Amino acid sequence: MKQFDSGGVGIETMATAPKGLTESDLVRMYEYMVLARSLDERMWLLNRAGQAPFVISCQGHEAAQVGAAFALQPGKDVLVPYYRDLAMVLYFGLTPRDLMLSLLARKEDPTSAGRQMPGHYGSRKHNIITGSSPVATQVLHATGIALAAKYRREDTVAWTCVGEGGTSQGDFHEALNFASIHRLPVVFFVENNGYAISVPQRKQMAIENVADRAAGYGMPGVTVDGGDPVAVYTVAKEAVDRARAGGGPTLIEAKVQRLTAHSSDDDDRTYRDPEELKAERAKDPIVRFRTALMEQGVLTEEQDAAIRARIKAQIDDATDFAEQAPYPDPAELMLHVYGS
Ligand SMILES: Cc1ncc(C[n+]2csc(CCOP(=O)(O)OP(=O)(O)O)c2C)c(N)n1
Repeated sequence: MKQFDSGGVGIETMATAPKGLTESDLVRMYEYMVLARSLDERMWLLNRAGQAPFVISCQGHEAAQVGAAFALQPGKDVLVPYYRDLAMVLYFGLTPRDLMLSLLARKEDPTSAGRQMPGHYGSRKHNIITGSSPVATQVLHATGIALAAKYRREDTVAWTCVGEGGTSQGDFHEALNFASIHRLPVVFFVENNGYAISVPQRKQMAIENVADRAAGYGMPGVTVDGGDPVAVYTVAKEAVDRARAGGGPTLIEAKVQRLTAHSSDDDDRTYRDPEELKAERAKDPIVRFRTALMEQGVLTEEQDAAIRARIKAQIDDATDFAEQAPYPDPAELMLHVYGS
């Protein structure tokens, strides 16, 4: 297993940013991170105001998701996300309006016309596969999609995300084992925030790094600092290039922060030491990236203010748009709903 850690709190890898990432890409990365964070914060406000039923957050995962997303090709690659992947689905093409419609369960919600829980992202148009609520089921879906791509000789990579808790499910083992045997074009991306709801990692597994398991499946495994979007991009690009070239799957583990409770229905004060959370907040990936971009002269205060103003206007617009949008017609309740 390879360790790819930028170390420390600064973004150390930017000076050696891989070819293919320009300064304007770095600013775009930052913009997606701020967009995801701001949208997420607005969703919590709506939840606490009694307007949104449920929020499950990306806060602390933004750098990992944006770094990964930049290594993929929306429109060609297939994203099989989990519920924290707000930044990834934005990059793949869902808009703040789409996501607000989904949060508030409106008729025009493109993910499920108001039928799925918030966070169950899906879009046929953007190659985003919706998932089920049992964790890690999506890992098998991604493997199946990669198998189909290989059969059809399509130049597609399937990218799937899962939390470290989800890796304890049997589905995870089956998916990785099968994908490696058949050298499928799939990347398994574990966003390790140290908790599965209230269960800390030490009670989920007896190893320090999820990526240590890769050797058991016969595939490369990498642990990366998920607070550094450039470090994540670097390992993600390598994995995607290998998958596209017929080299088979990769297991990537990004160590990230969970800066909120598990969901809007959880109270993390009952199981989390406030000091630990304070230390996590000191590593907030958006603050880190902003500082690094400024130190390296890639971003100015004025540019940052303009980005934030633009994003605020976009989120205000999305909120107003969704609040005014109609609900689905109750007479159509059972349309497109399947059960067994
Ligand atoms: C099979 C299954 N077991 C339990 C749950 C309840 N559950 C929902 S999210 C979650 C925690 C998952 O933790 P992790 O995979 O680490 O992701 P994180 O939420 O920390 O990003 C659990 C146990 C579930 N949805 N599915």
